[in-house]
Amino acid sequence: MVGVVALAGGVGAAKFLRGLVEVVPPGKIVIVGNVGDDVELYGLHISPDLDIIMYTLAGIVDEVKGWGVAGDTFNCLEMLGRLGFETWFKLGDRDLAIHVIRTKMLREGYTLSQATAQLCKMLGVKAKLIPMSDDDVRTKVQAGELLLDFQEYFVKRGTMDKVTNVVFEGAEKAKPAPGVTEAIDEAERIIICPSNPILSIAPILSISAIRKALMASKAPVLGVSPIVGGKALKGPADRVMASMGFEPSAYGVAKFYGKLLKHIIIDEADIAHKKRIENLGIKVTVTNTLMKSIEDAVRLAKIVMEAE
Ligand code: FO1
Repeated sequence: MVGVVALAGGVGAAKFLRGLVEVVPPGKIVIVGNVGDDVELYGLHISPDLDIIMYTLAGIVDEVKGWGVAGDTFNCLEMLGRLGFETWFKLGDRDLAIHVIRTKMLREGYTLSQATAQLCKMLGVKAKLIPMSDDDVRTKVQAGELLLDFQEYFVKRGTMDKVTNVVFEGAEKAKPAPGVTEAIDEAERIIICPSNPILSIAPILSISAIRKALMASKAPVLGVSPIVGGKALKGPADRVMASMGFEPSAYGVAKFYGKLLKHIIIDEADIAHKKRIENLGIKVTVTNTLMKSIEDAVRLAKIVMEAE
């Protein structure tokens, strides 16, 4: 029986989910992860958002960066650099082990969702983590004349470009991974984690069968705003929203999700937006949404689980 379905991007989502697994039995949680950020480097398939969630729930994430494995070393990357390869994507030695095994499984015929389930099992992750699709969907960022792969925009160029459009290549033909729409249909509650709406959640929503299942679901859809006081907690969400014509605020987040959302949890710093959001027909809970510790994440997860 599925209790909760969580739509998730990377670091913000993972922090929230670390709290959620303390509030809801992990076996009742299905996490639908963004794979629009996936990238192939040195012949290896890398799924950064799935890995961030896996490492966080396995208790091995680098808590300072929010991604990668704690205490990792970079000997392999250093050698790759010496061999003349680009090394802008900072893959640690332990992190690389995951990409080697994922790629091996994919080559042997596993789907990405099967490989992810295996990796979760190996790492002791109890919640069910499913990539949004087993088909290739790739987020491309348009910045004026430039069309950049997501990680090129995000890591290589350090989000310096002004984003004018975002496309999800392959989304039209992509099917949800097995279990995604079934979990949405059965869910008692659906949570949109505090992730970048345009770069992390929109790729999931770009798969029409997922969007349809969410719209048809009887379960309430609740969101947590990743924008606090007009600023993204991490990453470029505020700038991307502004350059794409959305108000970079908790109100802008609520407006972006629109009819999909029944209830949004916003920060105390954004109390001035409460009425404006309610006028959109969306319920609002105002609380401290900052997650500086596991206790903060647990407290926030409880509030999301109690919101009507
Ligand atoms: N983010 C960075 O800002 N710089 C990196 O070099 C980097 C490497 C990296 C390696 C493995 C991994 O799983 C994630 C990594 N990330 C890195 C994070 C990642 O690119 C983004 O946070 C997500 O794609 C956006 O959610």
